[in-house]
Amino acid sequence: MGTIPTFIFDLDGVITNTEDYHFEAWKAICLSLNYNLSIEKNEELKGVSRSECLNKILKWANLNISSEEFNKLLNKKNDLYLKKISNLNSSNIINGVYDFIDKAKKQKHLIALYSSSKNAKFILNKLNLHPYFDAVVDGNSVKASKPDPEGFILASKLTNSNPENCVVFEDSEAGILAGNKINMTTIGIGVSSKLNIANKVYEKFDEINLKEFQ
Ligand code: B16
Ligand code: MG
Repeated sequence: MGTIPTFIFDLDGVITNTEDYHFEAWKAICLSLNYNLSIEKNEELKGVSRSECLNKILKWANLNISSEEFNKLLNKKNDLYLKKISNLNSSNIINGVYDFIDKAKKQKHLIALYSSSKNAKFILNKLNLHPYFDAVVDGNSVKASKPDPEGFILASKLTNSNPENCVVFEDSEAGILAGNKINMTTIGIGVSSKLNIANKVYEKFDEINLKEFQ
């Protein structure tokens, strides 16, 4: 491959299982709106910013609300979510992820994060992973969230990497679409059929051999 590729990790659903907590929090909000959020529909919320998630939900539920109510619901969702992740610690890193990042670092890969979450830095610190990252891009750093590639472009700039020399690890369709748009190598992590648009899909990091990227 020539130059050692830069690895750009997603956070929720790739490094830690916080995606389940996003789902539970949105489900509670949806219940208050008399809308039942299904697991299938939740797939479409993965990787998408908080406000874009609520826009999608309101569309599915056929609802119009004032901007005041909209902001109230966003805050309520985040409060519910923050309560659920209050005890998060390094034991919540998904199996295989720590070893993969540690080995990759030793083999001189640059490591970046691009998460749509505005809570990403807080979570990285709780997991004790922040020092491993050469660049961190989160929901506060971008105007447009996934599937727009803005955050991936920023991560490549911050690590002085060409997009073509970056490998994206993502659990969401929105994230894979974003990486594909700028010719990054995309690796889907998980079992969702929505990930089939990635260059490759693995169920978990234990299955990935770093030699593939050398
Ligand atoms: P927050 P990722 C995304 O994180 C989640 O997949 C998505 O479910 C969530 O709505 C989004 O972050 C915003 O999160 O409400 O914490 O700002 O997968 O891009 O790491
Ligand atoms: Mg994710």
